[in-house]
Amino acid sequence: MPLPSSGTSAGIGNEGKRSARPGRHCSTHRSIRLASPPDAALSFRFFVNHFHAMKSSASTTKFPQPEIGRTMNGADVVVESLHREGVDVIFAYPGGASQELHQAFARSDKVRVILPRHEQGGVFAAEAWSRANGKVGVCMATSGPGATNLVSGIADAFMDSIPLICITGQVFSKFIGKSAFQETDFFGMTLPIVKHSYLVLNAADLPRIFKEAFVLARSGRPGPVIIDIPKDVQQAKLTPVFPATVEFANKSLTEFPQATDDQLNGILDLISKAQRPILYTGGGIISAEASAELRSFAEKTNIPVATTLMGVGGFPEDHTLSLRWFGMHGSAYGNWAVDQCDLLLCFGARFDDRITGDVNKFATSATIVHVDIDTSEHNKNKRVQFPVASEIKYALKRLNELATAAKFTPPDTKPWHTQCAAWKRDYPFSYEESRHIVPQEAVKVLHELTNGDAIITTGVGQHQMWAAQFYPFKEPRRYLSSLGLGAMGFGYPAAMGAKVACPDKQVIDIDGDGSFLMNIQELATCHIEKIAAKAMILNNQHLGMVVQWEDRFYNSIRGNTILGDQNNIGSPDNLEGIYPDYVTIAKGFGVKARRVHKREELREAIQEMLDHDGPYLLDVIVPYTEHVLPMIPAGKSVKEMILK
Ligand SMILES: Cc1ncc(C[n+]2csc(CCOP(=O)(O)OP(=O)(O)O)c2C)c(N)n1
Ligand SMILES: [Mg+2]
Repeated sequence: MPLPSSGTSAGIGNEGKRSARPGRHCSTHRSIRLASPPDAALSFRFFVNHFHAMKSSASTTKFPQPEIGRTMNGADVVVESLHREGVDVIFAYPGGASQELHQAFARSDKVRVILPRHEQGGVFAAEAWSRANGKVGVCMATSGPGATNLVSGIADAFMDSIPLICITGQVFSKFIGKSAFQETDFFGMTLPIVKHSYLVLNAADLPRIFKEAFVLARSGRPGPVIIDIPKDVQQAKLTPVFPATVEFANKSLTEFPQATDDQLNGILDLISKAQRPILYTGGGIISAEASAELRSFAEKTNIPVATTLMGVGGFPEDHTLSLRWFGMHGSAYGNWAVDQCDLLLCFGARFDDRITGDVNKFATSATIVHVDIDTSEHNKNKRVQFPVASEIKYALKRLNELATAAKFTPPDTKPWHTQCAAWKRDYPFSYEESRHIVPQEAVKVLHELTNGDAIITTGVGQHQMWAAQFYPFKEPRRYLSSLGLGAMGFGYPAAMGAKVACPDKQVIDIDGDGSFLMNIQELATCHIEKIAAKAMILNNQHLGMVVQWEDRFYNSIRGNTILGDQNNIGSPDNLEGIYPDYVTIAKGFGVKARRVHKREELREAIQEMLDHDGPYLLDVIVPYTEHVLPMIPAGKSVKEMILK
């Protein structure tokens, strides 16, 4: 088996007709696994699953030279490699196949190891840690059931392009393929949801693999990388060589596309001729740290900005040019503006179905420009006239330079701005007040009391949408939510991870009663580890979002959407029926908690939560009858948007 010098050995010829997705594994282009391990003499004894674009080197200033370490075991090499990548915290749950690694962490004081109470909590926490601070999050689990518990988090990181390293223990290499105790083929199982993966079969490869893995996870379009390490590799004694940088043989994978000046001048030309331009921006702006460039571009060209939910905070939502976020439950004005624009500039977003609805009826009068680092996103969901392959930060920076150099003056689009402003004035996100606390009001009060400056995490459901509707964000990395995957249970572990990343910020999980229950065990982690993650549960006693679909499309027939006793449904008018009792549960975990159901107590109860110096659970009892509006039913178009 011939080997490339970089060690990226498998997957040759698997790229199909489409271009490889920069920095991204493509599930439709599955790699060919090595039939047998490569030549042992060359020592590249690991499997990799795909080629990716990546930066060619990853030197850290702290460790600029390659270094030979002392003699240690493979597990110690893992700890040292993480330390060299600047990792100071990981979320890790032990077991037989990862115990050596935990022992190595115990021997070292370089990395804080947080024990989540479920591996899913650990991976969501690591992911949110990354979403909050932009660095690569790390989690770890044992083989078999520990590893499989990570799968939702890996899929989540893949969907939302979050840089993540998942280390898993694996059974002894001699047992691989023998259905050994707690053996699962984790490498195989995760292939469609990773950016890259390794099964390490030689401990000497560990330093290079870790260095590569971090480069891969964070570069290009970020994503999750798994490193599966058999127990004998963890136990092997070696004198490791820690590289300062890694080189990748395929240079086309080490260079990211940058738009040409011709392309960018073409965009400016389109803008100068447009009467109704709109910027549609996504998570790419946030992962590329390109918010400042986006803002100056929007201001220079005087173009209104509508973001996706992934892009929330990438452009300040209180800016006059902001149309907030659009899509299924987004602003009516954002949706109308995108529907009626004549030039749509999609920057760092991917035409997700929750954005487009019926793709054939999406932005039909617009010329569409799509700037993205990942060319496989071009023309994937929506045919566009001008696909531009580029790092978004570069494209925006260069657009600004070209516009300044050319003394670019935006065309007169006053009627368009007047129209957008009228829509914005007449159709804001709104709700009707009630004698009860309605969920929207709770979010609004939280926004007021935190001055819009908290980090908000969410579960999945109605509360997730209300959090984004009624808590406007001025900065990126403040609304952390499972968006592509839509994984219930994300909220509280995410708040835990974000609080570890940003200890000086208020971090509040705005959660649903259904979602919160899915990872409630992380209250224990927060209590024991003294992580002051707060949870504000909008407790409607139902799987509210599914109930909303039942009400709208299934004649209100309940199909297992009531979370308590269906003969005694809890509500603000029937407090006896409320189930479960979150306050008592929190008490069992040692976490301070309070239930609030009276409007007049809401503000003071939220303030108490904010003032508490530790984890806190605020159980807000709300009616289940509210619907998230506006709503564009799945697969429909803006014309069918439900406003009332
Ligand atoms: C793990 C998982 N299972 C099922 C779903 C489907 N689902 C989407 S929203 C929802 C209801 C969520 O209820 P809750 O957390 O109470 O939030 P609410 O809508 O009531 O605010 C369900 C079941 C999901 N998104 N994730
Ligand atoms: Mg609910």
